[in-house]
Amino acid sequence: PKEIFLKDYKQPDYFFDNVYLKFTLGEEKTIVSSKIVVSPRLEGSISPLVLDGVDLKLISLHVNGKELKNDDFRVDSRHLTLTSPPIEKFTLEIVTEICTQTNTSLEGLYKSSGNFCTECEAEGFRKITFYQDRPDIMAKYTCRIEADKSLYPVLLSNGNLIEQGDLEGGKHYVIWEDPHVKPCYLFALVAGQLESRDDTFVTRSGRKVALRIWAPAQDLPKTAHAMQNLKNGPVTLDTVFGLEYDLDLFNIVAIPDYLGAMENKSLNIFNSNLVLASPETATDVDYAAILGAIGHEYAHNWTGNRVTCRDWFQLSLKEGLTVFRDQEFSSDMGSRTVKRISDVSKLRIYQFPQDAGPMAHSVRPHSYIKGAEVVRMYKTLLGTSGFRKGMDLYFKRHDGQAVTCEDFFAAMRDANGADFSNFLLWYSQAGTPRLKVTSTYNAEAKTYSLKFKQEVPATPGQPVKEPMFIPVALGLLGSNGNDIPINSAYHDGKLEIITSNGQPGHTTILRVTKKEEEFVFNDIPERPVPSILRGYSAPVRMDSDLTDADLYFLLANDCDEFNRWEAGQILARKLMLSLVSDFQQNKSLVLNQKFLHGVKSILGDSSLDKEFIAKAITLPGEGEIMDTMEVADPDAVHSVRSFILKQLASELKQEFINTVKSNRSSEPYEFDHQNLARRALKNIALAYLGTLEDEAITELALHEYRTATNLTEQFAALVALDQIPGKIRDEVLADFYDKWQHDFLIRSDDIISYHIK
Ligand code: DPP
Ligand code: ZN
Repeated sequence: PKEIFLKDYKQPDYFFDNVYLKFTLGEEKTIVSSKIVVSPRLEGSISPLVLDGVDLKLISLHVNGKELKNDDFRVDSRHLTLTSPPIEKFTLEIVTEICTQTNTSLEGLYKSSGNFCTECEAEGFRKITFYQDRPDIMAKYTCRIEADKSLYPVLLSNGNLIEQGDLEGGKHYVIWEDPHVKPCYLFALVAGQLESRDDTFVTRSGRKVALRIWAPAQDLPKTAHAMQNLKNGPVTLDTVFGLEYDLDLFNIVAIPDYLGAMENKSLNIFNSNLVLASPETATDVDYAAILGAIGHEYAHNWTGNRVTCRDWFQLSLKEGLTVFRDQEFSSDMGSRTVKRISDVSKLRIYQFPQDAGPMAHSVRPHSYIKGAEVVRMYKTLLGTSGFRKGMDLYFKRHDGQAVTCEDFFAAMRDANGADFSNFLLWYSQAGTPRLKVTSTYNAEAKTYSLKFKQEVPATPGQPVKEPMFIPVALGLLGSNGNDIPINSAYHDGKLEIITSNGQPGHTTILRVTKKEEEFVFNDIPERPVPSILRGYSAPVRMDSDLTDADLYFLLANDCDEFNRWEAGQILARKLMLSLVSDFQQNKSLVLNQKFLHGVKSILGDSSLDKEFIAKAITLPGEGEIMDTMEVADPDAVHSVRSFILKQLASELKQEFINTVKSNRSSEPYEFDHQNLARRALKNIALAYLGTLEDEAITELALHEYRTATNLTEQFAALVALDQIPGKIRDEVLADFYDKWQHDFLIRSDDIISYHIK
C-alpha cells in the first residue's frame, strides 16, 4: 500500500447511519451479513463508494433489496467499489465469508485459545466485512451472533443485550444493540467458554451500572483486584471531568494471547496479564500496571469513544489524552510524585532515545507518552480549573464527532481566552528540545536573571526547527530553604507581572517561546537556588549551571518533591561519570562523603513518603549513564555502579538492616499506598544489602524469602540471595522454579531479566 499523508485527508462522500451485523460463527467458516443505511454526503451527486476489505470472500451484494449486477461493482484484494450507487439514502446488504481459523494476524475476527475475539484498531474491521474502515465513519450498530451453544455459551458484543434465545441444532443467538454512534475500530465480538465476576457501581447521577469481568473459569479468582479497580476507577475518573458512564453494562474480557488491551465500546478486551493478579503471582508493579490499564481503557469511553479521531494521524488526540487521564487517576490512588517520577523515567528511557535516532517522529501521529506530556502542559499553563473549562468545551463542541488535535487545542484556547502562540508545534515537530539555563544574581539591584537558550535537534525529514513553547515551572529558594515570593520580572526588557498558578509554594510558570530569552526577577533579597522545571513541566532535556552545592541544597530543601529526586539523580549521574573516568585511568575508586550523607539523610527522613525514599536512593541505571557518554563503556559503568552500591551498603549496613526489619508485616497482602510504599523501601534496602557477601545478610534474606506472604517481597529476597553464590542460593532458586514453573502469570520479563544477570 502507498504511504498516506495528513494533508491528503478528504471527507468521505458517504456516511453510514445504521449498521446491522449478523455473525454465524462456525468452525470452518464464519458468515458475516451486514445491512448498512448509507447517506451520500451531497445528495444528488454521483461518486463511487469504495469499501475496504481484506481476506474476504464476497457471497452476495444487494442495494435497496436488489442484487447488484457484475458491471455495477468491482472487487480487488483490498476494495469493493460500487461504481454508481444511488444518489439518495439507500441500504446496502453484503454477505461475506471469512475464515477465522486461518487468521493469524491478530486483527479482525479470529480464534484465540478456543475463543472467538476481535481486534479492530486500527484497520481490522476490513477483515470482518467490506466497510469504509476509517474512524470518521460513525454509525449505530446492532449485532446478532449465532453459534453452537455448548462450544460458545457466552456471546458478547457492544451495548445492551436486547434479545437472546435457542435455535435448532444445538445453537443459540443473541442480539446486542449499541445506542451510541461509533467508528468501526471500536466494534467487538467475543464468543467462548467464559465465566464472569459480577458487581455494580453507581454513577454520579445515581444510575446503577452492572460490571462483568469475563475470563476462563480457572482465572476468575484472580479478577478480584481488577474488579476493585473497576469499581473505584469510574467514580474517580468521572468526577474529575464531570463525565459519566453512558450505558447500563460494562464488560471486560481477559483472555491469554491478546495483544495488550482495547477500549471497544462497553466491551474492553485485555490480555490476561493486564487483569489477573494474586499476591503470590503478581508483584506490586504488576498490580499497578493492572490499575493503570483498567483505568486507561475505561477512560477511553469519553476520550476516544464518545469523541474520536478524524483519521489515524490524530491518534495522540485520544491516546495522549487518555494516557494523561490514567496517569492522573493512578496518581490520585497513590503518591503523585512517585507516579510522576516513574512516568518521566519511562519517557526518558523509551521516548528520548527514539527522538534522537533515525525513528524520530512527532507527537502526531503516534506518540502516546509524549502526547500525554503535551496534554499535561495545557494543564500546567491553564491550571486545574482552566484545563477543566477546556475539557468541558471540548465535549460540548465535539461529543459524537471524529476530530483533530487542532480541535482539542482550540477548545483549550477558546475556553480560556488563552494565548498559546506556537504551542501547536509540539504536535508536528519531532525531537527533544534542549534547554540551556544560565543564571546571574545582582546583589546591588537585588535582581536575579535566568537566561534560556533552546535548540531542537534536526531529525530525519525535519532539518530546520522552530523554537517551541516551553512552560517552565519555577521556584527560587532562599537560604532558609523556602521559596522567595516572585512578583514581577523583566521579560526581554518588558515588565511582566508574574502570577503564581495557585499551586503550593510560589511556583511560577514562565512561558519560554524563543530561541533565546531572559527573565530578570525583581526584589530578590539574596542569591537564590533555582528549582527549574518543577514537576517536569515540559518534556525537554535541560542543562543548567547549578553547582553541586546547589543540587545538594535542592535535594534537602525543595518543596517540589520531583525536583528533589531530580537533584539527587543529577548528583548521582555526575558522581558515576567522574568515577567512570577514574576507573578508566586505573585510579582507585573513592566514594564522595557528601553523596553518602545525602543518601543517609534521605533514608533517615521519617517525614518523607517511603515510596519516595525508595526512588530517591535508587541509582540511575547503567543504560542511563551510557546514554550520556560519548563512547559507552559498559564494563566501567557496571563496575562503578556496583562499587557505589557496595560502598553505600557497607557504610549504611545497620540503617539498611533496620529498614528491612522495621518494614516487615505479617498482615495479608494489601495493594494500598501505605503497604506498597513499605514494601518498596524494604526491598531496596534488601537489594543494597545483597551486594555484601556476608553470612548474616544471607540469613536475613533467606528469612525474608521464607516468610514472604507475597511475590513482591519474595522476589526481592530471591534477587538479593542471587547475588550471594553458594548452596543457599542454589536451593532457593530451585525452590522458586519448582513452585512456579507452570504458572504463566509469574511474569516472564521478571524471570528473563533475572536469568540474564
Ligand atoms: N487503543 C488501545 C489502547 O489504548 C491500543 N492497544 O490500549
Ligand atoms: Zn489507549
